[in-house]
Amino acid sequence: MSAQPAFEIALETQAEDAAREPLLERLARTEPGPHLTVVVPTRNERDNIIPLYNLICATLTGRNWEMMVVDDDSADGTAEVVRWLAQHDRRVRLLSRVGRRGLASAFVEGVQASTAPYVAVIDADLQHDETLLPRMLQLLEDEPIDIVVGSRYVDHGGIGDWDQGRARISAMATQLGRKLLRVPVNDPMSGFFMIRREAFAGAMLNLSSIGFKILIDLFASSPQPLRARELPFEFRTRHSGESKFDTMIGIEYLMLLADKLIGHIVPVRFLMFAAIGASGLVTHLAVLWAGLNLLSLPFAAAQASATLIAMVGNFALNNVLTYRDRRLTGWKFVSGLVSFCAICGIGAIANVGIASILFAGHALWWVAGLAGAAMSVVWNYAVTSALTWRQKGG
Ligand SMILES: Nc1nc2c(ncn2[C@@H]2O[C@H](COP(=O)(O)OP(=O)(O)OP(=O)(O)O)[C@@H](O)[C@H]2O)c(=O)[nH]1
Ligand SMILES: [Mg+2]
Repeated sequence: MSAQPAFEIALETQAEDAAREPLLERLARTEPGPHLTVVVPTRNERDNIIPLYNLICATLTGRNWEMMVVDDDSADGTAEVVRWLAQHDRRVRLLSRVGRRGLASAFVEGVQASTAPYVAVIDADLQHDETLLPRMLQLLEDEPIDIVVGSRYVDHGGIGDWDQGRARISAMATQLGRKLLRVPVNDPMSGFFMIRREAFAGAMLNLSSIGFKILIDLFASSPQPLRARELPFEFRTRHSGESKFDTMIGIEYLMLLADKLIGHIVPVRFLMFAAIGASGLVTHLAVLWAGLNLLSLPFAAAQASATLIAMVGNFALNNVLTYRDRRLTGWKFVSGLVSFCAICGIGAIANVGIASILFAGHALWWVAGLAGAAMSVVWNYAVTSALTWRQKGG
């Protein structure tokens, strides 16, 4: 996986150019760009930034590094602290994202915004052992490997003070990922690793970038098997701030695995959207039944209530599951709900129209019904994804 270094390519393209000598002279007087970029994804980590910066300075003394904080619109002033620090030390950089979420995509964008030949990712909350960074770099420089993983599941590594429940879930998820995607490391869920840029670039176009787990995504997306090494570390206790770990991360992980297994055939977001649509049908019938039998409502009123409740339920579920990385809150939730209902309303009219035309053309009743439903689910998915959960800046 070796490529010609970028600077040689740049100089070759200048070979016939009279400007080559002045360029070389000028470059000899400038400070070179970083050799290592340490990406730090953050969401509300204000009080961890300076301690992490101090630790990285201490451990990477003598190395040419930069710290790239990728902050997702933290409300606690994380970005201000990073900006302040960056004004004092140009090795600190900030990539400030709005309208996008997710640790995996934060890492990808951090790498894309940097130029160093080696890139690492580390949590902001000091749970990872930053003293491994120099060894990781040395290994990548000296040996024919693509990635060095900080591992909790090898000898001398550990998960620190996690309770039994979290430990068990993590162990299960690790095994599931390793078996399904055949990842050749013991800790494919680790959020602490360093990778060669060419290896990252090779995997990048196939990345799913869903949720929290980028490492397993990289292994499963690389066109050539990544040559990996693991270094043990003991997961520390969070230094300050709150954990973002929750049950949704588990669901996103399953979505990631599904995307890696079948995403090339059908987008996993679409499957999630369709499954939620199907669950909405069950909700609809349950509310209709309750309206008719328990509340003795007239049919039209019961049907209208069922439609409304199923639509709001579907919107809320899609907002937290299918589009968690773009989820709408506050007033945007309300306007998103209105646009979702309007789009699905048009989908329903088109559904009835198509089904009626097919039925009038002597299609079987269930074929006509299914065709109408399939058409509306594709319409609803495509249009709500483009309008209701529009990706900003994407
Ligand atoms: N940019 C960005 N960073 C995130 C996001 N979610 C989490 N992070 C960061 O990713 C790192 C890991 O998140 P944590 O909440 O510490 O997750 P964890 O280490 O699995 O959980 P704890 O052990 O409970 O801390 C931290 O630096 C977070 O600030 C996100 O949506 N966007
Ligand atoms: Mg943490």
